[in-house]
Amino acid sequence: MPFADLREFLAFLETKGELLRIREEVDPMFGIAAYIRKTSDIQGPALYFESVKGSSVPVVGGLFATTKRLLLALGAPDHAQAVRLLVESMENPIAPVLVPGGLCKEVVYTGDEVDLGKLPIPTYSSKDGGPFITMGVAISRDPETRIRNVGLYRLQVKGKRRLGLNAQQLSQQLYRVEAKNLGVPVAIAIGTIPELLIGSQWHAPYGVDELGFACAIHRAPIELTKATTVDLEVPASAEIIIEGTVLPKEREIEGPFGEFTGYYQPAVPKPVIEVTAITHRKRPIYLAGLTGMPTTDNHVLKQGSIEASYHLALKRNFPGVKAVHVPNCGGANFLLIVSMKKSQQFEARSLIAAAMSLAGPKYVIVVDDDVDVYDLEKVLWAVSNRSQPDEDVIMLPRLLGAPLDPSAKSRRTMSAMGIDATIPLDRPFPDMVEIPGIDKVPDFWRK
Ligand SMILES: Cc1cc2nc3c(=O)[nH]c(=O)nc-3n(C[C@H](O)[C@H](O)[C@H](O)COP(=O)(O)O)c2cc1C
Ligand SMILES: [Mn+2]
Repeated sequence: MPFADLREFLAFLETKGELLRIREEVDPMFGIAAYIRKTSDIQGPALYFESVKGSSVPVVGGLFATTKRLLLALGAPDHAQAVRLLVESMENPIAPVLVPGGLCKEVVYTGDEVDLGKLPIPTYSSKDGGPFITMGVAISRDPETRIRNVGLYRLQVKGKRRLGLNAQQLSQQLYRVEAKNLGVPVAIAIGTIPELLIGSQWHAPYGVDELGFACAIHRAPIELTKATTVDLEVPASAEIIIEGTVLPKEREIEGPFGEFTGYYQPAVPKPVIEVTAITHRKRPIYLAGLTGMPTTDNHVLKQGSIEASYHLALKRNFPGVKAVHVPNCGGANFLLIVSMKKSQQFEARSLIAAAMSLAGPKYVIVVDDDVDVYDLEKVLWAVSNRSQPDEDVIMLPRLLGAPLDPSAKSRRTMSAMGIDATIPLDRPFPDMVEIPGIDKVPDFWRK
């Protein structure tokens, strides 16, 4: 649903009972994380921390701790329609619009005035290497093609003006130019409209500007304004903007960090950002987000975009694909469930082979289109009743795997297993039980 800024989304959530104010002082060192962990585990409300130890800036967290709030952000009545909206948005991008000025520049700090320590940046898990910015949308350009990239990457606070960077395509931009001693200017937007956060989660091919996707989710151009110290445009209504440059040929130890798998990612050398400006709205709000054992902000926020991109990739060759689910328990990554209307014997098996090549799904389950992929009990019912392990399980060793799999024998390797839980077409299958008149029962449980 189009929101003008984060504050509008928060006000909307408050009217739905989906945002709770915490008035007692909370410590950014583990305290905020503990609260978000708790609300995530009980599928509770997002939290507005009014009083944060050591900072005058309030913090919002757990915004995407539940799928319900992701659907509220998208204005989608259910999970399937949310994915449909995201698929349509990937196929029909909208360009952003440049506006003069912008609330995000109401207060400006540059050069020596910059101090990341003034922001209430939380430390999340006990062995984390320090405080991490986890919900900052990084905007940058390929220095040669000037094509924009938008991604959300954790940033470790390393000093008043220094951040550690653990990035995918932003790092690729750096690798392309650093031999010429060039850095990559970057702007990090914290506290944006939810559509931009969701849009940042499309792992699009290098050279695709994810802002087009974000604007399509927003159903209108997102307003951008010129950044202050870098040649980039930033979301005008963001709460906080951090500007800087990813430095060429510099690496520093980054991490450890408690990751979405529920395990730590160890500390290794990573690129570094030198911060040149912090700008913010008057009385800014800092947006925190938890990563850790499912389910957290990390899983819910990326889930829809991953499902939409898998849906597009698989549908191209398998037109019978109906729905795609990457459950949070699989890190919204390692486990993929697809429903399809099968028209050929073995079609589901071929789909499994295709899905295994997406370098993420380690387990792939395919069900018929009468099974709701978002209902894990029904999915496991189909596995239990419609498949035989000797015929319907496919195992492939030695494949390219997703990063961070704690069980991988070496980096980015995996084996994969598929279960074809669709009804075989080459032999009779029993009739499913049904009860006539179920559609005529009134909603007697509704008050
Ligand atoms: C809360 C959260 C934290 C994330 N942290 C990282 C990170 O530190 N590094 C990373 O590469 N991806 C991270 N991701 C996933 C990326 O944002 C996502 O894959 C995105 O599509 C990457 O954009 P890119 O393909 O343009 O690099 C995170 C996602 C979420 C929701
Ligand atoms: Mn990208």
